[in-house]
Amino acid sequence: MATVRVEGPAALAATDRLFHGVRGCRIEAAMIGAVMFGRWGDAHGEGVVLVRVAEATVEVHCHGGAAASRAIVDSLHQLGCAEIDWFDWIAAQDAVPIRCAAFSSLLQARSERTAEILLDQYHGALQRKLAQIADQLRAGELALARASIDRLLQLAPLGMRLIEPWKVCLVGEPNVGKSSLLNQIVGFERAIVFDQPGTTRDALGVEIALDGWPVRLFDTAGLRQAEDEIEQAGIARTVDHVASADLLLNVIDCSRPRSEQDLQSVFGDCPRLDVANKIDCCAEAYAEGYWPTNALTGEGVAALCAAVIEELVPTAPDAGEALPFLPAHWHGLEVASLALNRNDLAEAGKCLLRLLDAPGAYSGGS
Ligand SMILES: Nc1nc2c(ncn2[C@@H]2O[C@H](COP(=O)(O)OP(=O)(O)OP(=O)(O)O)[C@@H](O)[C@H]2O)c(=O)[nH]1
Ligand SMILES: [Mg+2]
Repeated sequence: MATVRVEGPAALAATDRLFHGVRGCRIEAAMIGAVMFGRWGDAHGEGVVLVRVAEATVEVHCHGGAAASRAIVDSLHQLGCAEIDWFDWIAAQDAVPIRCAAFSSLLQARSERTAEILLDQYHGALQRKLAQIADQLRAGELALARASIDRLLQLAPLGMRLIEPWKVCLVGEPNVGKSSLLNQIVGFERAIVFDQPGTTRDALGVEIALDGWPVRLFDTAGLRQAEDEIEQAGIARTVDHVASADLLLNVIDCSRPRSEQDLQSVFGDCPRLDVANKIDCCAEAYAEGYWPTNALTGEGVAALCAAVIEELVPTAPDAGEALPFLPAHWHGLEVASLALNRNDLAEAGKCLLRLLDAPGAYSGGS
């Protein structure tokens, strides 16, 4: 579904010119709260549901495809309605910049857990914390102010990921069980598993929530010197994905002798967890530091997922705690922290006030 909101003095008249209600009902004659069904444009047009939500406001609910809602907006435009972006609309509803930004981010939250954190910010957690730090600076309570800023900076990396999932890639040599592990983690047969090396060609991404945190998990083509051109192209994609990953799960087959292939140059500096898969075929415990798994039965997979979360989210906020959730917040707090280190209290205070009055620093989206 998509909703087009029409508001302003001419909203009802414009809507009535385009809406063909069943039994000839008209929005201008409708009571507030009335729900009507009809066609848009002409008697054979798009089926829509209209709701008169206020004296001079109508919501037009139509099919969610971009073309359907665009056609409705365009027809209203031709009658003189002006189109405004929903970010601007939100900003016009609320004078508190952090609350507006939290609302916009909330609409883009990827999981319930991240939505809860953003809802706390919408309800004023960050706003109150910044105001409190500014008060502490004014009162000369520098240790308290510093501790609060440090805590916000500690949570900032997490705050940047509330609407953008972390990217985690399963990598390793062919046939070690990467696709099987992806299927175990996501809980269904998403990737093709086969007993021949070189099965996965194109990287395949699945968005999941691990313990409530949004993660985009990628299965990639096994890394080896390949002859086949398609496989080579797949391997080149693996290398690209590795370069933009937040975390690698480097999978080895512990039933095979240790490979001589050096993958370190591919992995670079990307944080990594090493996984020893196929423990069911392995007589002895594999080298220390590897997460042992059996991708056929799922043994060890829960512990591996917990380790992934530990790596991605070393510190989570308490319920209701303040957290910076836009790059502008993070940057402003860093500048404030540097000013505090120089004992420039006036500048630190100004940074915080600037964040409270921040210009429409929204987090994007459409
Ligand atoms: N015994 C055993 N077999 C496994 C395990 N994990 C995967 N396999 C088998 O190993 C073979 C290869 O598994 P895949 O998941 O396709 O391996 P892959 O790493 O994705 O392989 P490529 O896509 O070719 O790189 C399949 O026959 C799987 O059934 C495991 O833990 N134990
Ligand atoms: Mg595979």
